[in-house]
Amino acid sequence: MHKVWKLLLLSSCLAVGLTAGAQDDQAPGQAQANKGSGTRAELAKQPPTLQNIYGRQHVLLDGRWNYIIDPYETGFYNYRRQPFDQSPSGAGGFYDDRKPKDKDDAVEYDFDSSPTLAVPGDWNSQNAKLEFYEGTLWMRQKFVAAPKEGKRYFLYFGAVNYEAHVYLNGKKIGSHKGGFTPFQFEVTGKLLKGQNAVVVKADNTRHQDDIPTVNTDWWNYGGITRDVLLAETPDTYIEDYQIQLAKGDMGRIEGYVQLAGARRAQDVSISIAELGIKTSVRTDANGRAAVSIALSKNKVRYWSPEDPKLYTVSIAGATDKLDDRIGLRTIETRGHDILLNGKSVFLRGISLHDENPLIPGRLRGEGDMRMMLQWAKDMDCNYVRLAHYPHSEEMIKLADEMGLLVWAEVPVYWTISWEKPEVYANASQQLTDLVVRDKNRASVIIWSIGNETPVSPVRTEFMGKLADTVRSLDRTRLVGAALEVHRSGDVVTVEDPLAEKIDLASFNQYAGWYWSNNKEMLKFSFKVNYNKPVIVTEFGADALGGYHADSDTKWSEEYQDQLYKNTFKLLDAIPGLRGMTPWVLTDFRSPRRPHPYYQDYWNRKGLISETGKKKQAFYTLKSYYEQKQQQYK
Ligand code: GCB
Repeated sequence: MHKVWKLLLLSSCLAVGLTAGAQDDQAPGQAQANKGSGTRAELAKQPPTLQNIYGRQHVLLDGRWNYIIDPYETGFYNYRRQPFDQSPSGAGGFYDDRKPKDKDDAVEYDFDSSPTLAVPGDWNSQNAKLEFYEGTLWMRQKFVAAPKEGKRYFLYFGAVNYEAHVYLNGKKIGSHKGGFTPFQFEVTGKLLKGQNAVVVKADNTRHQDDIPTVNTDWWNYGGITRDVLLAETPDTYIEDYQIQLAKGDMGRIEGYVQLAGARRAQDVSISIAELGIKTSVRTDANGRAAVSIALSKNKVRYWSPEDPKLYTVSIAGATDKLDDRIGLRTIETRGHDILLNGKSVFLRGISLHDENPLIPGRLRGEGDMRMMLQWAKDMDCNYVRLAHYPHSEEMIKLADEMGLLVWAEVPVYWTISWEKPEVYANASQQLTDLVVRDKNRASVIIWSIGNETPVSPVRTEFMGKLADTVRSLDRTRLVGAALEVHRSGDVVTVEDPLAEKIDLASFNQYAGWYWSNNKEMLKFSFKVNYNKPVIVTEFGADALGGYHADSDTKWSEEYQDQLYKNTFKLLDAIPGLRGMTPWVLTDFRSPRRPHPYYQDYWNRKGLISETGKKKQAFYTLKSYYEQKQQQYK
């Protein structure tokens, strides 16, 4: 029987040039567009993710999802390790959500009696058995829908780490790789009136050729870590838009509107009632129109950390309308200066992971996010580095609202497979998805293309292409990367061909921790040979909260505190220093950190401990930032 099955599979692939599973990946809208063609690449196409998903008509499919742990992927592959969803029937996997037909039918899984996990949420923090788990988990949610004629429906995932295969009512609707960026599938015509079930196979196995690669310094939290939404749009809908100040021009909004659907040519109005603005544009046959709006500068309250003013921007066409809350600001560099709305700023920052140390686990929603950003504000920060991968859309919106500038990053971290085109394609896709999602957020001022990537010709070519990609997507923001330093005697230099390609001389350095110590570190001096703003993207020391000793004893709060004081002396001597994001706001979990007493699988460089207690260095950084704030008034 298995042989026959295999033959059938082969012949169906040959006959139509694609598998049953791949066909199921297709969106109905796309099916029409591609009628008669049918190459795998075309069929894999999905409409771009909806801009401003939270501003749409939607239901959240969050809540309790039943789950099945499947380390051998029994629910995905048959015993010959062929995927069930690629078989001619497409059936046989756990996504069938099958029940025994009668008493002589044995089914070896059962969602209904399986335990549940909260979504959004990583699985590691919700069940002790899953703390270190890396592999496949099946998750199922049931929901009731009432699809309407003439409407389109999209199943949208904020993030699933790392690879997701998604099935609706037993049929595959698509798959996605990448743990921190959103993706969606159009499900128009696939939703049932009444009860529906969505099943996700989430797999957080690490691979050398993925982004990130196998080697990182953070917890590999698996699962559906961000919201799941079912969004409804009109037949022709606003797919995307960009509404931001033009580069370096405080007197003009520049952007575009993009419609999708059958009635692509329409009059679309863009209004900002509070500023008395109402403009109309006509979209072309591709649904696109450029937007350019003149502003009277003395009327506008420009967005800044001191005054994070957001305007309600309404976009309305004949078939769809949408509101967004948008801040207006410019960001540029001139020599060593970073100019926010034309005025030099010092970036008083802190780095942070997408992790709540008190759980510990991924940030689950607004409460967790507000806690993290408020801690940064309590330290007089005006800036955060959201390391080392895209944080959630909600987090960026909160930064907009709370008045924090943002460095947003993709997980091109340490040493990845630079020479492989598919690895580049993955990195470039994640960067694109990040820019597409957050391009209307005033808080985001820097797109970071990676962290501590070792200098070599292949790497510099790879990173250079990423810099070009991000500039082609968004000219209005700065491009950064956390570079490495090189030491020769007492001189620490920043010399990297990638620095030529980005807007900042931005680098990590660990004087006093990974090299040297508190007693000796003041002998070092920094040489930064670029006429660009100098941003120190990391420095720090581990301190176990509550462990007190003298300032020469590593792991103590006193050591960390002294290292911060020493570091301020070293960094203040660098001409062109315009900001920093010490490592890191809170202790965070990392499998690389096994010391049983000091670490216990935590990176202890936090200024706030795993219990939420502020360490001494928190107050030291705060008073340093208070001085900087006075200097840059
Ligand atoms: C670094 C990395 C960061 C690590 C940190 C550390 O340079 O960029 O991800 O967690 O050092 O603590 O070693």
